[in-house]
Amino acid sequence: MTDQPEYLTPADDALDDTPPDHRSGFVAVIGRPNVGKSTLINRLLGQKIAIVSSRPQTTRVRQLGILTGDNSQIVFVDTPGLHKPRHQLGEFMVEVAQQALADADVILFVVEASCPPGAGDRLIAEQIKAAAPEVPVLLVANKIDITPADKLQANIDAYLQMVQPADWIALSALQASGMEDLLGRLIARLPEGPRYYPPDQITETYSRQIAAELVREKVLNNTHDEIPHAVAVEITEFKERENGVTYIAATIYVERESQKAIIIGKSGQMLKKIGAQARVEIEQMLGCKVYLQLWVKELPNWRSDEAILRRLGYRIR
Ligand SMILES: Nc1nc2c(ncn2[C@@H]2O[C@H](COP(=O)(O)OP(=O)(O)OP(=O)(O)O)[C@@H](O)[C@H]2O)c(=O)[nH]1
Ligand SMILES: [Mg+2]
Repeated sequence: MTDQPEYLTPADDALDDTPPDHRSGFVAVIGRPNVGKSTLINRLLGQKIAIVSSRPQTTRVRQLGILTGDNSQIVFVDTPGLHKPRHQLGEFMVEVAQQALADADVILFVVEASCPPGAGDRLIAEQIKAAAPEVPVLLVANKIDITPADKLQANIDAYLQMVQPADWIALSALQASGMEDLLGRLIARLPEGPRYYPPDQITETYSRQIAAELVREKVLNNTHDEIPHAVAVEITEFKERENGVTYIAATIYVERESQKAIIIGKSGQMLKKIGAQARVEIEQMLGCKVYLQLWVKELPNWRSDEAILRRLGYRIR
């Protein structure tokens, strides 16, 4: 996590000291919403770079997770779950995932081992075949911790038949099982190539943006029904003060007055809770004390307003 713009491009010195048989590449992490893509990337990195929730369509923008080993650099590309879009935000999200497919050296197709393939999985399998027919696919059957033992093999067989991947693995991202095995299989499929990023860099997302995402995660975790999808968060101030405290002001946008009331809660209790939970994680990320001030504003129909989407960072090309 960094605020150094020069990190956005491969560093020349990082390219120089890589051994000749070094492997590297971009790994698109693709799958239906809620299958555990972001959880998997956080576990592989051993650090939280992507927010996670039990609601589908949590991830909205492309996010890199960079894992540098002695002889390899894997650039994981977390993507929004592929789904049928119902507004411009959804269209943007699907476009992000499709672009990642097109740019991938390896595709990690994440599915839920606990259920057999559904229409959504089939659609993704077809999209992969159409968009990236030459790219090796590694099937990840996730959530084996909640898969009944007598269903596991049959479900995996059905996925294998549907995807016909180059390789596959069953694991639990939540319990961090199978991580070493997965990394070994992935590295074996990566092409030889240099480091794209300095070895100590783990993402290219600015701390400011991750702070906004952490606020959004706490809103998702504390609310129900339509609210999670109707929420966007914008950081309006992010300043380090002389006393070592970082001052952050964020606005939580919702689409309706009634949603605003829910997020603020009785006597402001809900907003307080969201703020307290987000602050703890932002402090962990930044390694300093944070003063977090939250505002809630109504922004009707923002998910279908191109100008607002752009302002919030959901940039449609
Ligand atoms: N039981 C179990 N739950 C998991 C596992 N991996 C992820 N989850 C849960 O599944 C839910 C969705 O996880 P995410 O990582 O947000 O899923 P995602 O695929 O990134 O979802 P989108 O961003 O919406 O596409 C969360 O509640 C996770 O805790 C797993 O291995 N086992
Ligand atoms: Mg996600």
